[in-house]
Amino acid sequence: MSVFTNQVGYYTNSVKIATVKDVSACTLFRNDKIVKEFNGFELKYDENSGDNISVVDFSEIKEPGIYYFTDNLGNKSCSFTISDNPYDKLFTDIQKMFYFQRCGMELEEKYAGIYSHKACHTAKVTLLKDPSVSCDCLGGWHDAGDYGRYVSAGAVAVAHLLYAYDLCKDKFNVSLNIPESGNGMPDILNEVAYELKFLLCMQRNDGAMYHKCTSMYHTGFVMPEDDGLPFFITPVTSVSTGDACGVFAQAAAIYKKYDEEFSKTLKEAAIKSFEWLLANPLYIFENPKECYTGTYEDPCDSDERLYAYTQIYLLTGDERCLGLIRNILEYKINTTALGWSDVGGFTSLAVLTAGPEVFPDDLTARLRQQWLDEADRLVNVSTGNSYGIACHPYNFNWGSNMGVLLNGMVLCFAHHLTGLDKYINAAIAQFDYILGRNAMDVSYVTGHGERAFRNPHNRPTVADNIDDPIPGFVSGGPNRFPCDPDAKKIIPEGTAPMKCFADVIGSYSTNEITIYWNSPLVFLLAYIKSVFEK
Ligand code: 9MR
Ligand code: ZN
Repeated sequence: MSVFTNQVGYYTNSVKIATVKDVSACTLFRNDKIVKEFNGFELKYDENSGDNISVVDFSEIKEPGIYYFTDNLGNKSCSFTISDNPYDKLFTDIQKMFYFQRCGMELEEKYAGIYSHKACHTAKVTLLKDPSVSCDCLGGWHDAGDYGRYVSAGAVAVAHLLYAYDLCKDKFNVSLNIPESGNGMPDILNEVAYELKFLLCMQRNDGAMYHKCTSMYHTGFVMPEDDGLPFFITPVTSVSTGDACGVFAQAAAIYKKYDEEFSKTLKEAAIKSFEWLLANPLYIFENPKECYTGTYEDPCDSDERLYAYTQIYLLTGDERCLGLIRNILEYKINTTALGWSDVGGFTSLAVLTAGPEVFPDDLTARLRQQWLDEADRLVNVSTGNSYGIACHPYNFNWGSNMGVLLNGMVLCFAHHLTGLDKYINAAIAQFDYILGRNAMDVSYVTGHGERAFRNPHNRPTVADNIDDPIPGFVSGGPNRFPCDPDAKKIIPEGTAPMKCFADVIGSYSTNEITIYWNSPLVFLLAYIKSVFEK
């Protein structure tokens, strides 16, 4: 294949770009009739993919329909739609993913369809090496293809979803067909509440947060209810406490309108974590020797504290916070980072949304400038290569799709701040890459796109014996250092970074799924919808 498009489609009124590789001409068809021919491509070597590529800009084509390209070598691209609402099903499925990750309850057929299964992980858990401390760690979302639940990872996914909701409320007016649907609260908040309740269970009496709740090693490819391994909670960290404090405070404000009681609980939890952070130094996580599940190790808690202090300030107006925020900003903090280890960008999102009425002028001005500088850098990188992503070869690490999506979030928010087309167009390019405009010619979202990946490293996907994976899962994507045996077998040494991907179940280092790889896509698509579907 040599013409790569967003395999789901494009808006009638948005930019529409495809990438061509190794060809001199291509033809666009609608409903099997020729629409337009393109030629004269100036192919350029692309270091991310090792491909010689150029772009086809077909933004002028606005007629709704089913389209595809053919090239001068006789290849046909995937089919895609042009329409006024091409992403509705995608938007629902990527949110419903969180329901499918729910732990501790039965997924009933009326909500989960053929993917229904019994309740899992319902036993009480104890603190590792101290069985006198036990907790009903019920609920929450399985982190990923494994059944662990990790506070930082969960909190970061929640933060992405809450920021998305806050920015694009009217786009979340969709039913996800989950047990709480119809209770008067938007379903995305119903879903997020499920994780927040788990996070509340992970809080120690003094406000500190246990780092994770997992077994000592990952179970085999069994359904979650058949996972017979005992689960433990591991000691508290300041990193998890900062993350959770931030989301508790942020959520307390958002849920107030819908559930006073829950909002109050969240506020109390946030304040307890805040007081603990004030009284305690850095506590980082190290896996105990005999434990082989994920670590989410993060040697620095300044950015998590920054997020916490920002949200506590917004919630309570506690004057101590401003000084604390300023102190942290004295150090080299990345104020546009939105991933599981660096969350400085959460402060910028909050400060720049609240604006100078709430935060001092100099602070907002500085964070705004840093945000737009980063967005401009991303625009430059993204327009400098024909796959349109704001990545360099060294960015293709484990979960590289998260990097692409987080860049998309930065660009969307820059567009929100300025209204400038260059930002939304670059954001769309990140989105298009995820959905097929990439060197693998693959859509990294299950069930969406003619060549969507099909074999996520996800235990239920194997154990349920159902052919099709659950739709709406985002793959971690290419990893230039694949480290699982399957990927190592399949991906030859020296493969270009963008092609270090293997759509096989075993490949946890290139093809796993996680909650915090879906959540930035929800943000990105919610924002794109809010711009193009008025
Ligand atoms: O997403 C994480 C990635 O950035 C790390 O490089 C990788 C190795 O430490 O771990 C990833 O997180 C995994 C977690 O530890 C356990 N659940 C599955 C996660 C996704 O692979
Ligand atoms: Zn479970």
